[in-house]
Amino acid sequence: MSRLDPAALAALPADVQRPAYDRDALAPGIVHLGLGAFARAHLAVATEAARHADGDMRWGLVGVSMREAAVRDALAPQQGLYTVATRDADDAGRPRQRLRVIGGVREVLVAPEDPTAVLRAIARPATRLVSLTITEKGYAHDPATGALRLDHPAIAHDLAHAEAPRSAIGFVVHGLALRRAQGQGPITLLSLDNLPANGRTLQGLVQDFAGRVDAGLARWIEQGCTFPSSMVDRIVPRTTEADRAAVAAALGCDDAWPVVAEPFFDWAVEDRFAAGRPAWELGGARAVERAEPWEHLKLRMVNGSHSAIAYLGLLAGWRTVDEAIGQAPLRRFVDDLLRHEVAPTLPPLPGLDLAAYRASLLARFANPALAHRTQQIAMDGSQKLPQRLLGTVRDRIAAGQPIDRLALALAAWLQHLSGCDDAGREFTVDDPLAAALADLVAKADAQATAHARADALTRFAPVFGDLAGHPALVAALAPALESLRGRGARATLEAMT
Ligand code: CS2
Repeated sequence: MSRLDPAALAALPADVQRPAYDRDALAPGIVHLGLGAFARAHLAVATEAARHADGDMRWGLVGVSMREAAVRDALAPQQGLYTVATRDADDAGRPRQRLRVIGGVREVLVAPEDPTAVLRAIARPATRLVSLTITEKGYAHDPATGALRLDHPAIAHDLAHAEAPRSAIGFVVHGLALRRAQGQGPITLLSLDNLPANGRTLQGLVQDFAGRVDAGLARWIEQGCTFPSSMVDRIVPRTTEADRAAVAAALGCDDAWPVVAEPFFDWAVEDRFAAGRPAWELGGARAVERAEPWEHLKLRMVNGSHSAIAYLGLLAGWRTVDEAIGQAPLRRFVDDLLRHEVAPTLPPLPGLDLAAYRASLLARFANPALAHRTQQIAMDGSQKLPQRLLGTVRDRIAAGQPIDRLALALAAWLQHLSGCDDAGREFTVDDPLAAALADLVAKADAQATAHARADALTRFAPVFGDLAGHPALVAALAPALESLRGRGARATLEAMT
C-alpha cells in the first residue's frame, strides 16, 4: 500500500476531510513542545479548523518531540500529514469513525538530536506562540506545591548549560533568551496540560528558572510574555497497531501514525496572547476571562473519576474504561463520587448544567470505540492525583464533609503500587517516583495495624503535601485499603451503598 503524503490527498475517499489550503504558504507561527497524540488531536485540529474558516496562514506548527524520534520518523515521509480518527458508536451500538487529514504540521524536531534547532525555532521571527503538552511530569515540579524541582537532573543540567537544554522549562527559557538577544519580541507560552492553573504554574516555573540564569531576561519575560491558563478536554487513547490498520483500510493508504479521539472536544482558554493567536473559537474553543474554574471542574470531574476508574479497573482486571464503566457497581460508584463528593466542591459556572455534564461524561467513558486502557491512565499517578483527587479531599475535609469514595479512589492508587491485581496478575507501575513509592509501600507494610499503614502511606509529601497524616484522611483511607487488600476491588465496590 502507498503512503499518505501530499500526492495521495486527491485520491482519498470523498468523506475524508483534508487540507484545502496551500500548505507551502503556511508560516511556522507555533512551536509546540511535546507532539504526542493529544496535541495532534486537540491543538492541531482546532488550529486546522480555524485556518479553514478564516484563511489565516500564520499558524503552522513546528512540533518538537522531547525524547524520541518516533513521531518525526513517522511523519517526515508524509511531509507532516497525519489522520485524526474520531470514533464512537451509532444508536445501534455499531462503532463508527470519521477521518480528517491534518495539514498544519510543517516540521518535526527531535529535541535530544538537535537542541539548537529547537532554540532557534523559538527565536524565529515568525514564532508567536510556544505551546506545551509535555504531561504533568514534564514540568519538573513538585506535584503537591507546584515549585520547580532544583534537584531534578534535567533542571540542574539546564541551569548550567544554556546551549543544549534537556527539560521543557530549559528550552523555553533559553529559547526566550535567544529571542531577546536577537531583538525579537515577546510571545505567548501556552500550557495545554492537565495541571491546575496551568498557565500560572508554567509562568511560576519559567520565572523561577529565568531568575536564576539572568535577572534581565526574567524581567523581559515578566513584562512582555503572557501565560494564559486553559482547560483542555478530549479523550485520546494511545494509537495501536489495530488503529493503524483500520485507518489504512479506510484511507486506502498507510498512515504510520494516525491518532484516535472521541468526537467530544472542549477548550476554554484565557484570551491573553502577547503576539496574536489563531481564531480557535472557529474550531470549537471558547475564549474565557478566567480558565481556573473550568480547569477545576475538568480536573476534578473528568480526570478525578478517570483515575478512580483506572486504578479500580486495573485491580479488578477491567482492561479498558468502557469495560470498567459497563460494570454496574463501578458505574454507580463513579456516579455517586461525582454527584456527592466532587460536584459539591465546585463553584457554579455560567451556563453549566452540572447534572448534564456528569451524564455526558459517563456516556463518554462508555464509548465502546476507543478501547482506552486503564493501564495507560494509571501512569504517573504521583503527578496526577494532587490536582485530580486531593484538592477535592482537602476542600471536603475543611468543610467537615465525608470523603469515603475519594478515599477508595486514593486507596486503589496506593494498592496498585504493589504491581499486582486482585487475581495475582502482575503489571508495571509506571511512575517517575516509582522507586520512592516502592520504599513507601515497604515501610507501610511493616506497620502492625491498618490505621498505622494508612497513616504511613499519607506521609508521602510530594503527593499528599499538607494532608500528610491528616486524621480525617487516615480514618477514611484505612478501611478502604483494608477492603481492597482483603476482598479486592470488585467486592469492595459491590459492598458500597
Ligand atoms: C487521562 C487524560 O491519561 C489520563 O490521565 O485522564 O488524558 C484524559 O483522557 C484527558 O484529560 C481528557 O480530556
